[in-house]
Amino acid sequence: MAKYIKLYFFVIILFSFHFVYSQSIKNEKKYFNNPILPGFYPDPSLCRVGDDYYMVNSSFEWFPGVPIHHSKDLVNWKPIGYVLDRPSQLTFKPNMKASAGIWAPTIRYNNGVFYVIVTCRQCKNDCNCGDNFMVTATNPAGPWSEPVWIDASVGIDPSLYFEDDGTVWYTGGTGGAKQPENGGPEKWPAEHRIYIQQLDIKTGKLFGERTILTSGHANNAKYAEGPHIYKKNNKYVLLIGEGGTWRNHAVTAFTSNKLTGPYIANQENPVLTHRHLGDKVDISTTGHADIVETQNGESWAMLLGVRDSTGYNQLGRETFLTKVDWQGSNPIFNKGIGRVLMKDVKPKLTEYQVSKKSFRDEFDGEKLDFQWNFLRTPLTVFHDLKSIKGSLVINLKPETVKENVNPALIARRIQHFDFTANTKLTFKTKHENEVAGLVLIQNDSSHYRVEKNSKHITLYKMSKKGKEQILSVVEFENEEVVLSCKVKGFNIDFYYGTDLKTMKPLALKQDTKVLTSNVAGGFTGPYIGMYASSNGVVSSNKAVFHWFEYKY
Ligand code: 6LW
Repeated sequence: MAKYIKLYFFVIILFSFHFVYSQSIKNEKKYFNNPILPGFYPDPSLCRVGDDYYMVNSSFEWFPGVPIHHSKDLVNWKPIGYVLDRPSQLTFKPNMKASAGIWAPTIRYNNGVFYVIVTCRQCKNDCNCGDNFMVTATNPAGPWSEPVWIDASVGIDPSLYFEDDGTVWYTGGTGGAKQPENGGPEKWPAEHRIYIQQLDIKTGKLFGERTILTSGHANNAKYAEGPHIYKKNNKYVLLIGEGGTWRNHAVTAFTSNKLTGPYIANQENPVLTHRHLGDKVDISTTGHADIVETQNGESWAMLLGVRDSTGYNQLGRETFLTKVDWQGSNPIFNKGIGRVLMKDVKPKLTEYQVSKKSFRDEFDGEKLDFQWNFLRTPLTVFHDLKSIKGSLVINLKPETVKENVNPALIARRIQHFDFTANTKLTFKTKHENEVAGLVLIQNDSSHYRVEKNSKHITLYKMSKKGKEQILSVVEFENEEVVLSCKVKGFNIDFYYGTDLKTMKPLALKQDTKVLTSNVAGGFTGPYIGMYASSNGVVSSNKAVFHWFEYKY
């Protein structure tokens, strides 16, 4: 009898396991997790061509500019390159401030051609960019064309609308530009305006009348920006961001019978916001949305948001996905729920397989992996993957990450609250000014640097609010070194050693808040990467990085 009871329980346990397992598979099939692109991926814009989706994001002072991703299910996205990947398209020179540069691209497809239109902001003298420009490609993975400057545009956040009659229309935000043709003086602080004007798509010239469409739905709305126009049920729908990009951010909608207006603010406005949820919520800052219609007739919005439950913006403005239902020409964001969720029901699209494994780079490719970025444009190449097979060689530059320059830094986005990063390098030097190591950075005045020189490994902290601090110095003359940091929430532990098995603490229980935009300011997000500098002195020395891993 006892034997049968045992068998009975065994079968029940087996069935329960099977049930839990198949349930979790079902859930995985049914639901997706937000953010869709974790880490610094603000201002998303996307378009569909057949069954393929393409999405772009802002990149500010990081180079190459405008990362572009591909998907077939709107949930899983694969990086396919950068829209602005060569200096002829984008030259950021020294002095260009952090958070200037590439703001708010829009991607659209028309008649076999992809268009990305974007702002180059606040760096006229320190960049080769004017305000707004456009590039085109027939393959979204590139090559993209040289820039076509939008003549006579002002402000930020350009978007394109291709009308059925073949005309092309530019919409943008005045971004505070106060010329009379933009509607005269502001009627209240930060009363920015959305305008439309016809565009010669070949020459980039705006022509015809410039029409102001709105300053936002509220009569004291700040920072009307990020416009996109759609046609839905025979009406034109203008979607904009207002309230400013942080916790007061909102998406508002306006409807018109004519493309150039007048646009009437929808009664449902704001059609999406988390501003009323208060601070320290799972997702805040939701706004800057772009809507795409799937081949199956569903509509989905990509927008930016911040995972804010600690009250700090630890990972930058990230890309979120939420469903849109149309009631007539009113977009209803996440119908019946009214907010963006961390986990939600997937679009009705066939799953697109994208590897999401932890990232280890052995530097054995021909080119740098898409994840790696430079601060500003590397006008002279300072790295190579060929001279030592399976290694990334970084030439020391006199510049440092403490300045607004192009330092010898190759870095990737920090995309997780908890992660470990390790790298192994060989660095031969007799000089104390020559350093190589690991950097965690939000910007020139907010970062950690682990630097090895001829005698020591030193941990520096740079904080906007204070001066540079030395947090730890250890003697270390070995030419080979493994540097490591382990981040858990706000806690960061730094280690060093000759191999991963015998690592020693360099400094424990440090604070990552310096890497948040609450402390550092700005619009970007945190990065981690490999660095070499000769601190103001010209040097022909090199640092050899053998591998880099980022585990989460
Ligand atoms: C962008 C504006 C915004 O141009 O922030 O959140 C600015 N939205 O639309 C920089 O990302």
